[in-house]
Amino acid sequence: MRGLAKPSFESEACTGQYEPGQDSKQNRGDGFMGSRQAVSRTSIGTIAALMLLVAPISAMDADETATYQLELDITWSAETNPLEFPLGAHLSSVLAATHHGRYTMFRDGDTASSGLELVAENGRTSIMKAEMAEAQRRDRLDAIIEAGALKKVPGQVTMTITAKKSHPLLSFVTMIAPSPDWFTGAADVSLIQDDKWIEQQEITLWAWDSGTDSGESYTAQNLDTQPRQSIRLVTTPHFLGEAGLVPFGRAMLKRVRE
Ligand SMILES: [Ca+2]
Repeated sequence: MRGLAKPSFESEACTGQYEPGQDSKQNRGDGFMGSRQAVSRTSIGTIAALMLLVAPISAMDADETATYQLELDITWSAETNPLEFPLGAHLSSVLAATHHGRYTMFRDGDTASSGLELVAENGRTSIMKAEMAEAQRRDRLDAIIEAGALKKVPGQVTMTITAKKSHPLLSFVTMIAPSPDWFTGAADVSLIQDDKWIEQQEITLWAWDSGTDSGESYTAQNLDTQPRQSIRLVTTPHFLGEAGLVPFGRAMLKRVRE
């Protein structure tokens, strides 16, 4: 499971492929007129190919889709968060999506979905992926990307994501493990600013409480919260330092051009 997650769609930008052999095959053995036709058809073909190659590159590649490398640099460790730092500290697999404003993975003050509850409590992504597939069916969400778990912290997780202009927001979550219902991630990161794809961005990651379990420490017994409370930052002493909340790490987004 560890390693690069491939975007669920690739090379979607340019589907019209010019095939150089096409014109000569069509005009083979047509005699003199056929050759002239072949020449003019080839010229048209060449012009068409040039138009495909030159004109739409900026319009399609630069505008309709953009590919990003997302690196999560997790700093959470016994050094940064010494209080009761747990044995076997790790992150579950990372679930990411590109979407538009009618899909929300999580939001401060909202109630967690069943999918987010399961990710935050057990690191299991099945229900959240089903929720995402439903959002995909409604065209609210485009790409779903899953990257392997981070088995040891501190450490990095890297994934590659291709976004479409129609779905320019990026969200991702992963379980803080072990924990009652804590997760880290970011939501609604806009990859388009001022009508242009961003080149890079750094996002501070925090520890979030999904409001679905009432445990107050990393290894607390399961204590289901009914009804669910709202999503909020984890403010237990585990994540409080002298300067306030201790960041969990950072996410670095970098646009990739092939
Ligand atoms: Ca629960």
